[in-house]
Amino acid sequence: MRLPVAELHLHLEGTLEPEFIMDAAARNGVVLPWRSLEELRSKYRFTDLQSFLDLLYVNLEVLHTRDDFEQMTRSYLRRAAAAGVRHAEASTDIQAHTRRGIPIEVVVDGVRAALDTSEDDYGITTKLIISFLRDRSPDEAVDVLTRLLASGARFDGIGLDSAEVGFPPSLFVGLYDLARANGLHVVAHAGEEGPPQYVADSLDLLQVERIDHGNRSLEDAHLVARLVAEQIPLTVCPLSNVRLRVVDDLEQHPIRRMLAHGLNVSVHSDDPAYFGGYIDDNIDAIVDRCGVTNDELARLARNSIDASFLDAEGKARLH
Ligand code: ES4
Ligand code: ZN
Repeated sequence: MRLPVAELHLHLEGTLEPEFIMDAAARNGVVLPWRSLEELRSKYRFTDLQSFLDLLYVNLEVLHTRDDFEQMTRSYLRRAAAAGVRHAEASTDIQAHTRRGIPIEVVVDGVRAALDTSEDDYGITTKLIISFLRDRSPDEAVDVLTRLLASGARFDGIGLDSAEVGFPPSLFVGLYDLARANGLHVVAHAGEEGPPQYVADSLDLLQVERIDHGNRSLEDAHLVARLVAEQIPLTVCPLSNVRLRVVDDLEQHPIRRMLAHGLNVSVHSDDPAYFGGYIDDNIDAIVDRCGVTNDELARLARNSIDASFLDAEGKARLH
């Protein structure tokens, strides 16, 4: 039996499996740089975050219709239910679609169609996070958020992802002010490849409620003490960390050290189709390779639920 968990760090575009990509390309008349499933499969070897993003952004160009976005989201939810996920706060990189001419409504309506029936269809409650690309202009991000707010689209929060180093949180103060002024939840990737200062600045300048990844916080004892004292949730993704070389190998992953420090960590899957697995695969991997104990697993599961944006009643239902 799997413990009930909340998935809090999941990029919907990172759930596109190679078969889906090849099928959607054929359906939509998109010419990809690879000719076969085998050739595509051979590309999933990464040296760093950017080498992965380069593949992610090419592959997501197969998404064209509202139905494509709905099917992407449904396929994810079906797989997540099998992994023990009872609540999912999924994100979409909306600018990766708007920048190539896909209307906001096509993305949001398609994703929402699957999320809105998720509790009935898959037993998973959901929230939607719109993630902004930090390697594109802050003005564009503010423009997209402004249009999203005006459209009446239902979403619960914003995030910040893509290439981290050189794109500090300070660039996005206006975006986060706008989001918080509109009652949205706020999270941001920080400390994956970027320095501990980006984690501190995400808290101080963007006032985020959770940090996605946060691994490099461990380099700064003062920051660790603060994260422990404030119990800031860190959504950690072990298989992602290995595939993007944030850690050398799974045996070296700091998840147990993070727990021992008293950090509020939980385990998530990031881009499961790219990194070798969903939340259950991440959990099995840290049990097998890091020696995570049953007590630690229970703590990680509980943390995932408590770090969610569910209300107290929703959390109690999952504990
Ligand atoms: C991402 Cl692992 C990761 N880091 C930053 N941005 C991303 N977008 C999708 N996956
Ligand atoms: Zn991520």
